[in-house]
Amino acid sequence: MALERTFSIVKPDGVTRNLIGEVVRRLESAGLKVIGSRMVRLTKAEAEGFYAVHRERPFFNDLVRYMTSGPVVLQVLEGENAVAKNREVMGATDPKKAAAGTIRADLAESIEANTVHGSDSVENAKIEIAYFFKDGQVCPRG
Ligand code: FUP
Repeated sequence: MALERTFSIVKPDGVTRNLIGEVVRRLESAGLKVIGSRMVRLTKAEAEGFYAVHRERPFFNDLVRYMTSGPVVLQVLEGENAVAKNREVMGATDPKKAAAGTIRADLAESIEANTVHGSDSVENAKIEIAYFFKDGQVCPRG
């Protein structure tokens, strides 16, 4: 087992429907600790940069529009196997395909408005955390 960090977003649909607490409750119940958290409304440039890997995909413009449509909660999570654990609690990208009991199966509205983001690897988690958080904005619990 490895102590890892991962990056999480409560997306605009989650914030709008007052599901911040429900999302965090599920993450904490799985053993993940919130060690960084802030609420922002992403700029177009921030959303485009964050999802740059998807730039050529047909859904890119809609995705950027959606991610900038309202406030989001950016979080750094820490725990044993945090990357995989967060993905497990989140469920598959498309809520119709997500396993029962996952955040996306239970709460997501669509493949776009799918309530949460979670890094897909330790390497990408490092990049995503650094994209949004300075060192002093993360508080390891020890
Ligand atoms: P995930 O890692 O599960 O968040 O999924 P991806 O990195 O594949 O996709 C990132 C985001 O793009 C998804 F959360 C939602 C959006 N997306 C769509 O809007 N349509 C698609 O067909 C695929 C992804």
